[in-house]
Amino acid sequence: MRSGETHSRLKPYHDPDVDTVVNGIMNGDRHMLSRAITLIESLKPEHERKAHEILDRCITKKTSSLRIGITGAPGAGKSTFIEALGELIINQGLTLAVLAIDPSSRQSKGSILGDKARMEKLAARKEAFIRPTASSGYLGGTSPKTHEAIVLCEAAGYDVILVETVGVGQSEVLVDTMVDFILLLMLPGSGDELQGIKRGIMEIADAVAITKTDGDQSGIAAISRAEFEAALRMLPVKHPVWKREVFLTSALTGKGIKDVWENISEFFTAMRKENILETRRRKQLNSLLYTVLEEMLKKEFFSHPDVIASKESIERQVLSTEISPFSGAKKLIEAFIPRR
Ligand SMILES: Nc1nc2c(ncn2[C@@H]2O[C@H](COP(=O)(O)OP(=O)(O)OP(=O)(O)O)[C@@H](O)[C@H]2O)c(=O)[nH]1
Ligand SMILES: [Mg+2]
Repeated sequence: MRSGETHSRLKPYHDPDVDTVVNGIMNGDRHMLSRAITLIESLKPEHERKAHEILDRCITKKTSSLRIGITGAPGAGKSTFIEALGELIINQGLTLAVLAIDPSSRQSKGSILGDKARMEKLAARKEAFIRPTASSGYLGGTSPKTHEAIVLCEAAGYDVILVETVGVGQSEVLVDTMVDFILLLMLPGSGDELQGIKRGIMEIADAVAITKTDGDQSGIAAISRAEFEAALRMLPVKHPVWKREVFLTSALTGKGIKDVWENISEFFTAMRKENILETRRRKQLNSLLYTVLEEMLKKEFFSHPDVIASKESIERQVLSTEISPFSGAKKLIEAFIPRR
């Protein structure tokens, strides 16, 4: 047994108090930031209470961060792209937090490590904070907790926050309630899939980057670009002052990465000029209030003893068509909130 192990086993484990965590975060202590994110991810009620106290203090800090969502199908090249873009961002003198939501972590615990390894260069930089997060059952992994993690990263002073999510429909709609700009990554030759792609994903994209255009497929890439440009033109405008562009990129050769960053920077300049960013963030907070409220209500509802007690019998009555699902649901609500 090594002496360090003996020491850590004997030493009583104390959770730092809220003041210590908040001060740590505000002073840019990555360890405290990491611990706070662990607290918000925890399902234990005492952790939740503490996390909310920390959040209430952190959210008051005024920051001017850029929140960017990077979304795309599994394997589209999101993590590798973030590694390349992240380096460029840091080299411009900015600090960067990456919240990489790992959808596959439910199946294999190894994939989180995989993601971190993919962002190895970035992880080694002191200007970058990389936090892989388990998806905890949410589609694509984005949950209201992602927004809480964003708030903590902002309080820690990061200039740019990148959120990696897998494009599977519903999760984007949620990520759109927490970031300012969404970059959709698509593989070359995936234009055929445009029919099958949920409109939602394209609709919320502020720019599209076709990835991995470094091999022998410049022809395919050019066709894809034209297809995506056409598809974007068919969609309703997201911001009246913004025209969505399609970029050909490669994280391996660095092709197009700078163009994408310039595009993102132009977006923020345009949004700030029109004062759109502030209004949008207020709307996002409002929508999150109700997302979180729904979640809390659901949790309260399903853990209510009277609901638990009557659930089985009501389910049985519904399944045997003794009562309709509508009256069944109503009965359950009445178990939760008895009529006065
Ligand atoms: N040739 C080439 N390969 C790339 C490029 N970017 C990523 N890849 C490869 O594509 C594979 C998937 O890349 P990731 O960055 O892990 O993709 P991802 O979208 O983050 O994947 P998930 O998080 O699993 O959804 C890896 O084997 C990468 O090496 C690129 O620009 N060019
Ligand atoms: Mg990834």
